[in-house]
Amino acid sequence: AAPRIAIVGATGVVGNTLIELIEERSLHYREMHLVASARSAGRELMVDGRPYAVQDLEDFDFGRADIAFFSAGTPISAEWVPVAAAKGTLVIDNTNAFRMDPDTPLVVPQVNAHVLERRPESGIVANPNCSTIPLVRVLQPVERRWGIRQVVASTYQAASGQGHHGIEELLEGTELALRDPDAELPAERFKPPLAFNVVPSIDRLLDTGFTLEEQKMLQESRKILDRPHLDLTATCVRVPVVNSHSEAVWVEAGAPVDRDELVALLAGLPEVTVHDAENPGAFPTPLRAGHPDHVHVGRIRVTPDNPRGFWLWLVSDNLRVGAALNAIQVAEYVLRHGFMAGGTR
Ligand code: 11C
Repeated sequence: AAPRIAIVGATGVVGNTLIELIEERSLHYREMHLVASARSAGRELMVDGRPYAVQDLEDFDFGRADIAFFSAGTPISAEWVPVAAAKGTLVIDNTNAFRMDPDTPLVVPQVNAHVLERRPESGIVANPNCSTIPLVRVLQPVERRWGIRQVVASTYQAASGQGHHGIEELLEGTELALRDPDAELPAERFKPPLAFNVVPSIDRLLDTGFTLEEQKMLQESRKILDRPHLDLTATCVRVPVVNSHSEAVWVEAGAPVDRDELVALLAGLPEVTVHDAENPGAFPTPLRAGHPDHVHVGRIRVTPDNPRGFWLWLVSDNLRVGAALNAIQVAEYVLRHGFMAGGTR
């Protein structure tokens, strides 16, 4: 039977994208519940041409959902995901709350869907961070072919990573700064202000001197790739781009890499577009990368002095590839091939 679906955080930017993707991909469901905080309850949203009133999370009975997507932030997930899981609902959680929990698989379907054969102990499948997903999708085939000694990544992350408010703050700040370069710019989501700036600080600072965003890239990549000692380090930077994260990635492989073979390997991956395969001058940018559901790759360069090393430039839609699409693909997988195939309850 088609599942009963709940989307917690339905009014947020990832919630909106989940609805778009459910419509575009014709995901079958027999009931749809849109859920959010009391502030958004009562609002009406359309799904597949039908209006749904947003329900208050405090009053929602998770016994009415077979699958619940959560994207309302880590504190909401920490409190409410266990409530949903206790009702037997499969939770696909888009926050940082349970990613490193040993009883919760952390899944990128193109990389480690096999972990979805069995129902997780916790009843939760965690969706990785938006900068981890494109990275592990290109690292896994490299690891299999040549092995990986080290990865160094620098990210260029868009304002939409901080939701509707992040986008609004960037646009408002940009308008104000254009009118008056000395104007005081809003700095609630991004400090210092993001307009005409780049800010090397995403999520909170840890005692190690790294940010939580940088730590997520390391720990999540290790878990998804099942390489607990993978040597990976990152600098995460916010840039004044509305949507789509980019990454400059340096990889030192375990053996010399042939560029043509690397290009062919990456170009053969599902939902990956290599821009400089035939045209060495071509590269993706966040403004116009191309197919919104693909990881876009360009600037593929093997370092002449160390042929084990190479650079990649990655661009992907952080709301789709890096969040909602990954969650939907997890649901599609468990319903078609995984532990929910052949019936939900
Ligand atoms: C950002 N990556 O770009 C963050 C948003 O751990 O799921 C997602 C945070 C997370 O701001």
